[in-house]
Amino acid sequence: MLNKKSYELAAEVIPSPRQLEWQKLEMYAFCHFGTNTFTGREWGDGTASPTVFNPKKLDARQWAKEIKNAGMKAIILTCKHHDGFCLWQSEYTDYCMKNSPYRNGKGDVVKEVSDACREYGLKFGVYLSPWDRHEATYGTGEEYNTYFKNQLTELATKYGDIFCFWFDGACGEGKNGKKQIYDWNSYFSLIRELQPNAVINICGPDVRWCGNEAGKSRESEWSVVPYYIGNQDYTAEHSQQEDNAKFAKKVDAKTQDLGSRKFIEGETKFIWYPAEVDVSIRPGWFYHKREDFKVKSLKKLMQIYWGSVGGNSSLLLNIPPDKNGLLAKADVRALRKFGDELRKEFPENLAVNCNVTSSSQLDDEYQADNILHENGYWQCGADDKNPEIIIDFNSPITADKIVLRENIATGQQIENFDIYADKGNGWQKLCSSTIIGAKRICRFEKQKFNRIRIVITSYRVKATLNKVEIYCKK
Ligand code: FUL
Repeated sequence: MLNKKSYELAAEVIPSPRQLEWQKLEMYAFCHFGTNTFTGREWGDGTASPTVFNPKKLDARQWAKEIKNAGMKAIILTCKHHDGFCLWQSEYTDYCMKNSPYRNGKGDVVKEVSDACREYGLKFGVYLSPWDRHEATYGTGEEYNTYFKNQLTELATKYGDIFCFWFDGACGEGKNGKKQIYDWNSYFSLIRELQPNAVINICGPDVRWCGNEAGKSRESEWSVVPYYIGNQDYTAEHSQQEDNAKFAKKVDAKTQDLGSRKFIEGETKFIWYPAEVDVSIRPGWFYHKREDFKVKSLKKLMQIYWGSVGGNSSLLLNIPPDKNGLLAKADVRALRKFGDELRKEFPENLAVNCNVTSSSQLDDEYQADNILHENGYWQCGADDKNPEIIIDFNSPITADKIVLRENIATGQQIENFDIYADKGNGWQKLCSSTIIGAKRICRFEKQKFNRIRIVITSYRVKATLNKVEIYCKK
């Protein structure tokens, strides 16, 4: 044990079953909705009257329909943002739907959204801001922790299965403001008890914030990182401290790499802590009419998609409903284009009916053609330093991208790989890349070839591939 190198220890770390399930979602929506939608703010200070919240045409089914059509698998709703206003009938505060004119004080937006998700086959997630600018007990320690847990209990018990609890690290109290000591561990154990399959994101142990709100991803996004990176206070310290538009664009160069062999050298304790890229389709997180002309272009959305989903991160894309309680026209237009484009980029998988061979395999159970289907996976032989796989299509195919997945259930291991294509006159390099993890999408110029060869030039302890798919844009 003592003799193991850091990267060997890191190679032993595997995801929990709930993390593995979450990993399959790949892309899901954020809906920032609350008093800020009506007051034009990004950070409400908790003084807005509950009467401002009145989305007269609210139709959560419209959100679910458009979000699903864009290829997303879930919605996370800001059940309570920093202003403290609760989008459900909370027993523990009056600053909630009870005092909104919406449905004469009887409304429950959390219920409407979670029901719509279920109807459309989407999962539902809860954003509950730990920082609360309205609640009088905020800053008292235990009393607020109890308040927060009471709210968590309401949300975790009244709305069916919740796939994710999203805890924001932001706090704008400043030096002389209130200081709440969050009892994170008690929040987590409550969630584990009430919703054992839910992941806890950002200020939580299961899913890591990518570190910016600009949609930027790391080239090599490792899911195994040193243990200290999972500390909630560390995340909060690196989160937004002031309501500052510049923050969204901030990408901290010091954290460009959190998991490479070089970065983790000397570390002995690691966690499985995969990344999530959270970004808004608009400049702000909440809907503001003035930003209707600033909805992200298809090009930008695709760029974010390739970097995140195509680079071992999940993508959490915010589409904020407007004052009517509907996704705005400009956003719907952008979402539809995005969904259409994804369908064009990924028509049918061309890696079927082909012959797959490998330089080695651990044993018969781990043979190379396991990469063509969902069952099983390929693992190279124990002494194979540069394992490779050759896929022979029998007759030439035309393609422009290859999708690779490691078998992350047994860890993240691949550090570098090259892909070559044979057009009938020998191997020519198509592309090179670093990590794979849950998913790596390699794109190249559209071309015709008979065979491809994937060479893993560096890996940690065991190299695996779970699935390889090949596509050509329509
Ligand atoms: C940040 C918050 O301050 C923003 O308002 C937004 O909710 C974003 C997702 O997280 O930390």
